[in-house]
Amino acid sequence: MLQSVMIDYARIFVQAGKGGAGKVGWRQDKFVIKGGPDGGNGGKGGSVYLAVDPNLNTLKNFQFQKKFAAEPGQMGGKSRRTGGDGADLIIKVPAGTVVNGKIDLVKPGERYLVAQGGNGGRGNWVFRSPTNTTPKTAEPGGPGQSQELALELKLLANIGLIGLPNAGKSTLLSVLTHARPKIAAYPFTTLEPNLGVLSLGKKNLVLADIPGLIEGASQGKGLGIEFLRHVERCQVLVHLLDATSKTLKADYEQVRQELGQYSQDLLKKPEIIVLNKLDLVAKVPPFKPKAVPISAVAHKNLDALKRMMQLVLTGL
Ligand SMILES: Nc1nc2c(ncn2[C@@H]2O[C@H](COP(=O)(O)OP(=O)(O)OP(=O)(O)O)[C@@H](O)[C@H]2O)c(=O)[nH]1
Ligand SMILES: [Mg+2]
Repeated sequence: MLQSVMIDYARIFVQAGKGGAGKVGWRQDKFVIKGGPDGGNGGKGGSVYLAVDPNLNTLKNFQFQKKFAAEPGQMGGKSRRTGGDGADLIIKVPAGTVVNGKIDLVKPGERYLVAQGGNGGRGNWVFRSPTNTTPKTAEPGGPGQSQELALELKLLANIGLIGLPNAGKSTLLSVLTHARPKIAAYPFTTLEPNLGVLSLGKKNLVLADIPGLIEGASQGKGLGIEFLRHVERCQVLVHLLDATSKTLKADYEQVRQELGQYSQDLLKKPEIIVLNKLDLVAKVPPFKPKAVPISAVAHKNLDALKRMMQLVLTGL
């Protein structure tokens, strides 16, 4: 099932493997009582990486495991053999995970080094010299790096549903996808973005139901600007208007204005305007730019909306 709350945080601790120690060893064979130095180098310690797994959509697992350690390198062997390297540890995270507020992991398979394994120590064979043919020294393995990581999952959606509170965004998400967001006849029912997946043709589109935008949102009013950040990450915006409103144009402009005050780039995103609650009006109110009239509750004209979504997305 999809997670409904999509802002997720986790703090984890990652520890790379220590390098293997170099070996102090001596050549031994039938004819030599005590041969020259032949201790090998230690192996490298395993490193820790984060990698995007497209099948994940939450950081929940990190509630149960917070410490991650890669394997240490093995000690150097006899006959100058280098010890085995410690295995790397790859921690899987969902796409859209932001690491320490900076690195944004998006692409599946993308890897990010978070702790470098220690180098192997050199064995005594390396330390032989004309003045010291029997060095009894070898190095210890280098330490593996470690650090604490703040992970934050930010919404990644193809389509963001925006509009004033009560426009029917959560209702539309629930009829287009399997998501079951909270729906109610009062504003600000949705406090955090909900996600749902809509299969269109061969594509799976991720839809985000974004909390209602009100006047002043870009200044932190209502639910503040937190959710405007999520809007930034959507490819296409579906702007829902309540067709029963007597102030359609003003409703529309108000939301656009809030978007623009947060970032002008948001206004450049492709937008599909939707007139919802068609079942409650005798006729479709006129609106420009062109809008798709629907009723989310009565499942009216949803196919036209889906076609429009597909069209806009393929045009990108
Ligand atoms: N008659 C009718 N009612 C609708 C329709 N779509 C939504 N509603 C109702 O409008 C109210 C608000 O719907 P929500 O889906 O919670 O609205 P929202 O835009 O998510 O609201 P916030 O989360 O508060 O921003 C609920 O009572 C819904 O049942 C529709 O097509 N027709
Ligand atoms: Mg809602």
